[in-house]
Amino acid sequence: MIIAITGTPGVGKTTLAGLVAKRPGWRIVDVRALAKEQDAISGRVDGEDIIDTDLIELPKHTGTLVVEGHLAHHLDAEVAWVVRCDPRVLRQRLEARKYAPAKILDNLEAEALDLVLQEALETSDHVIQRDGTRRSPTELLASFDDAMAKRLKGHDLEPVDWSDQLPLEA
Ligand code: DAT
Repeated sequence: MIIAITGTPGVGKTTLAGLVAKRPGWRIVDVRALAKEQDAISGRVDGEDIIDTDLIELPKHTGTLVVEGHLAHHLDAEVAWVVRCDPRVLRQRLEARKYAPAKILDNLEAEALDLVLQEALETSDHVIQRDGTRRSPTELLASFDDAMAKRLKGHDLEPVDWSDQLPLEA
Protein backbone atom coordinates (compact mmCIF):
# COMPACT_ATOMS: atom_id res chain seq x y z
CA MET A 1 0.00 0.00 0.00
CA ILE A 2 1.26 3.47 -0.88
CA ILE A 3 -0.25 6.47 0.94
CA ALA A 4 0.46 10.07 -0.08
CA ILE A 5 0.17 12.61 2.75
CA THR A 6 -0.39 15.96 1.13
CA GLY A 7 -1.61 19.47 1.91
CA THR A 8 -0.53 23.10 1.90
CA PRO A 9 2.78 23.77 3.74
CA GLY A 10 2.21 24.03 7.50
CA VAL A 11 -1.00 21.98 7.76
CA GLY A 12 0.71 19.19 9.74
CA LYS A 13 1.87 16.59 7.19
CA THR A 14 5.30 15.99 8.71
CA THR A 15 3.85 15.76 12.20
CA LEU A 16 1.35 13.13 11.00
CA ALA A 17 4.06 11.22 9.13
CA GLY A 18 6.17 11.25 12.31
CA LEU A 19 3.36 9.44 14.12
CA VAL A 20 2.94 6.70 11.51
CA ALA A 21 6.71 6.26 11.25
CA LYS A 22 6.58 4.39 14.56
CA ARG A 23 4.36 1.67 13.12
CA PRO A 24 6.02 -1.62 12.27
CA GLY A 25 6.14 -2.19 8.51
CA TRP A 26 5.50 1.47 7.66
CA ARG A 27 8.19 3.38 5.82
CA ILE A 28 8.05 7.16 5.39
CA VAL A 29 9.75 9.08 2.61
CA ASP A 30 9.63 12.78 1.94
CA VAL A 31 9.13 14.06 -1.60
CA ARG A 32 11.90 16.66 -1.32
CA ALA A 33 14.45 14.06 -0.17
CA LEU A 34 13.47 11.71 -3.01
CA ALA A 35 13.75 14.58 -5.50
CA LYS A 36 17.26 15.41 -4.26
CA GLU A 37 18.40 11.77 -4.33
CA GLN A 38 16.99 11.22 -7.80
CA ASP A 39 18.02 14.50 -9.44
CA ALA A 40 14.41 15.55 -9.90
CA ILE A 41 15.00 19.22 -9.08
CA SER A 42 14.50 21.07 -12.31
CA GLY A 43 15.32 24.59 -11.20
CA ARG A 44 14.99 27.25 -8.53
CA VAL A 45 12.48 30.10 -8.29
CA ASP A 46 12.59 32.66 -5.45
CA GLY A 47 14.93 30.44 -3.46
CA GLU A 48 12.62 27.44 -3.79
CA ASP A 49 13.55 24.20 -5.53
CA ILE A 50 11.22 23.27 -8.37
CA ILE A 51 10.55 19.56 -8.13
CA ASP A 52 9.68 17.56 -11.23
CA THR A 53 7.51 14.81 -9.76
CA ASP A 54 7.46 12.97 -13.11
CA LEU A 55 11.13 12.13 -12.56
CA ILE A 56 10.59 10.63 -9.12
CA GLU A 57 10.47 6.89 -8.72
CA LEU A 58 9.09 5.54 -5.47
CA PRO A 59 11.34 3.10 -3.61
CA LYS A 60 10.57 -0.60 -3.62
CA HIS A 61 8.88 -1.54 -0.39
CA THR A 62 6.94 -4.16 1.47
CA GLY A 63 4.22 -3.12 3.91
CA THR A 64 3.04 0.48 3.80
CA LEU A 65 5.00 3.23 2.09
CA VAL A 66 4.02 6.78 3.05
CA VAL A 67 5.18 9.57 0.79
CA GLU A 68 4.86 12.95 2.42
CA GLY A 69 5.04 16.48 1.03
CA HIS A 70 2.89 19.16 -0.58
CA LEU A 71 3.44 17.50 -3.99
CA ALA A 72 2.91 13.94 -2.76
CA HIS A 73 -0.46 13.66 -4.53
CA HIS A 74 1.38 13.85 -7.87
CA LEU A 75 3.11 10.54 -7.12
CA ASP A 76 1.60 7.17 -7.77
CA ALA A 77 -0.15 6.35 -4.48
CA GLU A 78 -3.28 4.24 -3.94
CA VAL A 79 -4.74 6.81 -1.58
CA ALA A 80 -4.09 10.51 -0.93
CA TRP A 81 -4.61 11.85 2.59
CA VAL A 82 -5.27 15.59 2.31
CA VAL A 83 -4.63 17.42 5.58
CA ARG A 84 -6.40 20.76 5.98
CA CYS A 85 -5.96 23.70 8.34
CA ASP A 86 -8.01 26.87 8.82
CA PRO A 87 -6.05 29.70 7.14
CA ARG A 88 -6.27 31.77 10.37
CA VAL A 89 -4.31 29.07 12.21
CA LEU A 90 -2.09 28.34 9.22
CA ARG A 91 -1.09 32.01 9.10
CA GLN A 92 0.33 31.79 12.63
CA ARG A 93 2.27 28.66 11.76
CA LEU A 94 3.75 30.13 8.58
CA GLU A 95 4.61 33.39 10.35
CA ALA A 96 6.42 31.31 12.98
CA ARG A 97 8.42 29.79 10.11
CA LYS A 98 9.40 33.32 9.07
CA TYR A 99 8.13 32.85 5.52
CA ALA A 100 8.08 36.04 3.43
CA PRO A 101 4.66 37.79 3.48
CA ALA A 102 4.02 37.04 -0.22
CA LYS A 103 4.74 33.34 0.33
CA ILE A 104 2.43 33.27 3.36
CA LEU A 105 -0.33 34.88 1.32
CA ASP A 106 0.13 32.42 -1.57
CA ASN A 107 -0.17 29.47 0.79
CA LEU A 108 -3.16 30.87 2.69
CA GLU A 109 -4.97 31.53 -0.59
CA ALA A 110 -4.17 28.01 -1.78
CA GLU A 111 -5.65 26.63 1.45
CA ALA A 112 -8.78 28.81 1.32
CA LEU A 113 -9.31 27.82 -2.35
CA ASP A 114 -8.89 24.04 -1.71
CA LEU A 115 -6.09 23.97 -4.27
CA VAL A 116 -4.34 20.81 -3.09
CA LEU A 117 -7.67 19.02 -2.69
CA GLN A 118 -8.66 19.93 -6.24
CA GLU A 119 -5.33 18.69 -7.58
CA ALA A 120 -5.55 15.47 -5.55
CA LEU A 121 -9.04 14.80 -6.92
CA GLU A 122 -7.57 15.08 -10.42
CA THR A 123 -4.68 12.71 -9.75
CA SER A 124 -6.12 10.13 -7.35
CA ASP A 125 -9.18 7.84 -7.32
CA HIS A 126 -9.16 7.66 -3.53
CA VAL A 127 -8.84 10.91 -1.62
CA ILE A 128 -9.43 11.22 2.12
CA GLN A 129 -9.67 14.76 3.46
CA ARG A 130 -9.60 15.63 7.16
CA ASP A 131 -9.38 18.96 8.99
CA GLY A 132 -6.48 19.09 11.46
CA THR A 133 -7.36 22.53 12.82
CA ARG A 134 -9.08 21.41 16.00
CA ARG A 135 -7.65 17.91 16.27
CA SER A 136 -4.44 16.92 17.97
CA PRO A 137 -2.02 15.06 15.68
CA THR A 138 -3.12 11.78 17.34
CA GLU A 139 -6.81 12.57 16.80
CA LEU A 140 -6.12 13.55 13.22
CA LEU A 141 -4.32 10.28 12.57
CA ALA A 142 -7.21 8.36 14.15
CA SER A 143 -9.65 10.08 11.77
CA PHE A 144 -7.58 9.00 8.73
CA ASP A 145 -7.27 5.49 10.16
CA ASP A 146 -11.06 5.32 10.60
CA ALA A 147 -11.53 6.33 6.98
CA MET A 148 -9.01 3.70 5.84
CA ALA A 149 -10.75 1.02 7.94
CA LYS A 150 -14.06 1.75 6.19
CA ARG A 151 -12.35 0.74 2.93
CA LEU A 152 -14.66 3.01 0.96
CA LYS A 153 -14.10 3.16 -2.75
CA GLY A 154 -13.88 6.67 -4.11
CA HIS A 155 -13.41 9.75 -1.98
CA ASP A 156 -14.10 10.49 1.67
CA LEU A 157 -14.00 14.24 2.09
CA GLU A 158 -14.68 15.99 5.37
CA PRO A 159 -16.20 19.32 4.30
CA VAL A 160 -14.28 22.51 4.96
CA ASP A 161 -15.11 25.98 3.67
CA TRP A 162 -12.86 28.95 4.30
CA SER A 163 -13.88 30.83 1.19
CA ASP A 164 -15.45 33.55 3.37
CA GLN A 165 -11.89 34.55 4.34
CA LEU A 166 -11.16 35.55 0.74
CA PRO A 167 -9.71 37.89 -0.32
CA LEU A 168 -6.92 37.39 2.19
CA GLU A 169 -4.58 40.16 3.20
CA ALA A 170 -0.82 39.94 3.59
P1 DAT B 1 3.80 20.46 7.22
O1 DAT B 1 4.66 19.22 7.22
O2 DAT B 1 2.47 20.24 6.59
O3 DAT B 1 4.50 21.65 6.64
P2 DAT B 1 4.20 20.39 10.08
O4 DAT B 1 3.91 18.97 10.43
O5 DAT B 1 5.65 20.79 9.99
O6 DAT B 1 3.46 20.82 8.74
O7 DAT B 1 3.43 21.28 11.16
C1 DAT B 1 3.53 22.70 11.16
C2 DAT B 1 3.43 23.21 12.59
O8 DAT B 1 2.15 22.96 13.11
C3 DAT B 1 4.41 22.54 13.55
O9 DAT B 1 4.85 23.56 14.44
C4 DAT B 1 3.60 21.53 14.30
C5 DAT B 1 2.21 22.14 14.28
N1 DAT B 1 1.13 21.14 14.17
C6 DAT B 1 1.08 20.12 13.28
N2 DAT B 1 -0.05 19.43 13.42
C7 DAT B 1 -0.75 20.01 14.41
C8 DAT B 1 -2.03 19.77 15.04
N3 DAT B 1 -2.82 18.76 14.66
N4 DAT B 1 -2.42 20.59 16.03
C9 DAT B 1 -1.63 21.62 16.42
N5 DAT B 1 -0.43 21.91 15.89
C10 DAT B 1 0.01 21.12 14.89
